[in-house]
Amino acid sequence: MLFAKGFYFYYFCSNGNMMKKIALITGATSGIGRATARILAAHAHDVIITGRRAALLEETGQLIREKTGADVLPLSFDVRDIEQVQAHLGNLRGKWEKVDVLVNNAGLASGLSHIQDGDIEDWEKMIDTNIKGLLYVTRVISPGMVARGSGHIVNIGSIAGKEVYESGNVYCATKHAVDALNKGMRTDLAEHHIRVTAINPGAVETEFSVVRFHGDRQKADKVYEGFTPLYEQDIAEAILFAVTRPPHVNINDMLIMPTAQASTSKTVKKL
Ligand code: NDP
Ligand code: 8X3
Repeated sequence: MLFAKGFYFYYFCSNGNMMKKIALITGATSGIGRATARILAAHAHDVIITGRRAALLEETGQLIREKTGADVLPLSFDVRDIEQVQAHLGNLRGKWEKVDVLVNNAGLASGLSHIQDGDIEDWEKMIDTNIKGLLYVTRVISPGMVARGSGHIVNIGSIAGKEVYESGNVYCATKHAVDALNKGMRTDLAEHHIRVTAINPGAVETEFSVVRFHGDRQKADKVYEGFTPLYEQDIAEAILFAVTRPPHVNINDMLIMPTAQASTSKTVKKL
């Protein structure tokens, strides 16, 4: 009977148009966020996508519509600015108002240097985006989930939230904060039947390193030289898995590494 119930729910939640959900994915102009928006749109979700690069966001939205037939609402704003977050996400109307799945993905590393040489602007950018931005979006979206007694928040952490590596100091601290917030959110929201999941990737080849090295593509390419990293689709598939479990199942935490990366300090040669 239990199996039958689980199967019934899985079937209706993961298959086709039976129960379309609304997913909000922050940072969907590239990398993990863009792949996640695409895969959720292809699996019974209409999607709200966000990012600062407005033209790229519109283009991404159009592509997702064409490829999946899903409805897409692109909203361009900076997650570091609480007024922009409230203006865009605090005034959702119609079906968009009921966000079922929030993927807190927008984030970045800026710089890589020993603590004594750290650039204050880089530090503020990472803290404001990875911690405060994630909190602002969650603060605006979670009351609706509480009122409805359902919802799923997926926080994109990192191996950098589990380990600390040389020169990664502040980025690692922000992802350790995401790890703590993930647990805190789950604790506070459990009584409202809201699921909270952390997805923690190792090295994924996206725009991440280009951003970390302030646009220096040569330096960025070197990060992925000599081993096979993860690709954005690998993480998107894990997110899809987490959000399509039956409602009595919560994936608390996934740590997903390239096979060639045993830890932040040990990467082996190309498979
Ligand atoms: P990308 O640089 O490819 O994507 C980052 C996304 O975040 C972009 O869409 C960017 O959009 C958005 N973003 C950044 N800052 C802001 C902001 N202030 N306001 C709104 N949107 C913002 O990197 P990834 O896809 O790799 O990164 C996604 C997440 O995954 C991040 O949280 C990152 O820390 C995490 N991660 C990445 C790993 C990797 O190796 N790549 C490994 C582990 C975790 P726009 O520039 O248009 O604003
Ligand atoms: C990104 C992975 O190892 O560069 O979060 O910090 S790492």
